[in-house]
Amino acid sequence: MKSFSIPKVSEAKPIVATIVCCCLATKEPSLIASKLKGKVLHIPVERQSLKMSLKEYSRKRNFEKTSEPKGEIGMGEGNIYVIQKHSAMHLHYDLRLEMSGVLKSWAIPKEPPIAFGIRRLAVQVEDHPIEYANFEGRIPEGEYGAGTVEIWDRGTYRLIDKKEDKLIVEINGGRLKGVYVLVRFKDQKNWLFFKKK
Ligand SMILES: [Mn+2]
Repeated sequence: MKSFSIPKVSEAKPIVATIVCCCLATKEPSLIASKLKGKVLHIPVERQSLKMSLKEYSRKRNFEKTSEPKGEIGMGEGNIYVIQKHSAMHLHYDLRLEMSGVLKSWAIPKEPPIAFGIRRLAVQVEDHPIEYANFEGRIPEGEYGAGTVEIWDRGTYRLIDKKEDKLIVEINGGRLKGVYVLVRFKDQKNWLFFKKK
């Protein structure tokens, strides 16, 4: 008959670390928190997840040269809505919605849909830090997104429905007001953005 040996504390440690790593890969802080039930673990795991989300944002930028925010604040359950007019090589509008401590972002190649009946392509780009909502200025030549950024519209939004491939939000901005839909094309970064009747 086989007997089981209870691991010593020193042997048990790597097992705990493995569980945490697996949870980090899910990028779902609330899920981790509910699974592990430990409030001690909750905060660091959530911060880690936030950093992973902004990794692409940081990788693309040289903060010695651009005045764009580094993304040191984060967190909070706000409901920021902002659209920045970005006069880069190709003029576009960056739609940003605060979700899970970052700004979910989409680049819209044409003027955003103010009225019902206009459909716009919205290409999802890397998450941006919360502070980016206030950013206006000039990104120097040779840097990522070189050109000028100005706030085109801002306000708040209310989440009505959120699915993997569809977002319904009520936008309360200066130019955009009402219920808006973002529908994702299958397996792509491309979404369709329009105002609901
Ligand atoms: Mn942009």
